[in-house]
Amino acid sequence: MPLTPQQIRHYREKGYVIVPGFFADTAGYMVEHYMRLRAEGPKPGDTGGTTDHPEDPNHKYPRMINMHNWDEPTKEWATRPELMEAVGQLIEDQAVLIQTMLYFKPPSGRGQALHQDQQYITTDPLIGVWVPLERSDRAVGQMVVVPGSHLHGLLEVEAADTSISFTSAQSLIPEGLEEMGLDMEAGDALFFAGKCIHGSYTNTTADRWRRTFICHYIGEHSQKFVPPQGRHVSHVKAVH
Ligand SMILES: O=C(O)CCC(=O)C(=O)O
Repeated sequence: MPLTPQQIRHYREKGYVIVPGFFADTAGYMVEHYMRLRAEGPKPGDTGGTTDHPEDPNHKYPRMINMHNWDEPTKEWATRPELMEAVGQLIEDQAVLIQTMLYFKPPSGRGQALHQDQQYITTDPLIGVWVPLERSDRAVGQMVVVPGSHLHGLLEVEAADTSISFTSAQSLIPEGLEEMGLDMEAGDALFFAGKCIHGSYTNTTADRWRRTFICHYIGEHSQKFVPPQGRHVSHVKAVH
């Protein structure tokens, strides 16, 4: 089994767990692979985020989505048996891949405002796997989580500051909880629950990228749900 009882306990209590080195063998090659795909030109579903900040380099290197539908290596990486098994351990069900993404985040690229993924993907349970392909620390706009937030249900959303976020909605952080930045190395894997608040800030460096491979999974028995008013991204007035 890829995950230890301690790692599973951490995930249940905090809403996330980091497993070091999960993709250490392929992270370098994945950077080359996705830069090659990006250089080929637009792909279905590309997004550079809200268009009110055209200077954001995320527009030049937009986030790719669902590459597993048209790129065989992505499908293989996202369905590695040990990855599917680890997700299955955490959701106690057979893992089903539903989404892949590649976030390039070049120097000065905006981050993604703190949110719960179930603001977007209304299926429960849901789990995200976030794999930095190079060192991810505060300077490059590392992943930020709010430990314990997954125990507070689906939270209210409000407009985000699009000068630092390429998305326009964010979650209200429950009182008493605090955000925490996660230092991670290339190829580490962060597993996080669909209700764990997370996101990132701007890449403040002039010369470092923060490329990240992101997958989302549900379980074979996961169920669709209807979010209450005020708790879905569409309930916040769109910013263009
Ligand atoms: O990579 C980031 O900065 C945030 C990604 C994220 O929030 C997500 O994949 O849901």
